[in-house]
Amino acid sequence: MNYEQYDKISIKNLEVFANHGVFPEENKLGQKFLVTATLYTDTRNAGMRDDLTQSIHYGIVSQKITDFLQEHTYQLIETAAEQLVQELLLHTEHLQAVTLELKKPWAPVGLPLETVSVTITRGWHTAYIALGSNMGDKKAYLDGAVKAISEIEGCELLRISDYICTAPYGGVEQDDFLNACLSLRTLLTPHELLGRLHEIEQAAKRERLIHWGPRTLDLDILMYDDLVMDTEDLIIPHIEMHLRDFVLKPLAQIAPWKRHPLLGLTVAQILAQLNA
Ligand code: PH2
Ligand code: MG
Ligand code: MG
Repeated sequence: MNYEQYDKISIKNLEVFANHGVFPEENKLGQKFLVTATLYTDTRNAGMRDDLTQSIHYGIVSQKITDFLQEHTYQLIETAAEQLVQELLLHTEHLQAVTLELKKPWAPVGLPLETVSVTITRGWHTAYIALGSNMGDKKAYLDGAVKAISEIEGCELLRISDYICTAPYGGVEQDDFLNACLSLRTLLTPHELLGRLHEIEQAAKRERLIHWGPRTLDLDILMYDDLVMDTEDLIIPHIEMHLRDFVLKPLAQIAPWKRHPLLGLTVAQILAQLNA
């Protein structure tokens, strides 16, 4: 994800005395850490109205960084950075992404280096998910899935379509489906999100018997930002989404303007072409 479209608020070399380290002496004695953070946000409204509530208070963020690093002890600066950034993204309004460098100027390696550090960039992503069920209490399976997805840590539901009844697509003789789409804001990577969706499918007693056969619950990632990715177990955008009425119809309710990153057409345009 390219966050350069955003404005930046920066905190440079905030000093924090804390106890992270692989060596027991580091955990016991503590040492100096330096934190440099770039906060990606949109400062336009704050700048036009001279209104801090429309922006991010860098004093409060500096305090949060200090408190978090002092209240936790991790072995790795990778972990300290990852957990700290997650905490900031979850609990700071208007914050879209963060680049954080965590430096250890006194790293006990016995050599004359200036500092060691890690730098990570993390932020919110937008994902679109298709839901389907054609066994048992279909509405209850979809309701349960929506609730479970909204409760995943680092996921926030944005919009959800109507549940629509659709004829089975793909040649297998089976009951009608109830289908829906939702959008969410997530801190998870595509594979992490896929893993959580699989857990939710498993909890709904989904059994993978017949390919494309009847299922209590099917949860598919359709799109993730404008990402294009092909791996053995995950293809984004969903490889058949542009051919499926039962995906495009509910998706067009919540994101008709969303452009398919490979086809270059909006969801509304793809649906209109499919129906033509
Ligand atoms: N899912 C399939 C195969 N066919 N047909 C409808 N109407 N709805 C679905 O969700 C669906 C399908 C494989 O995931
Ligand atoms: Mg599917
Ligand atoms: Mg699936």
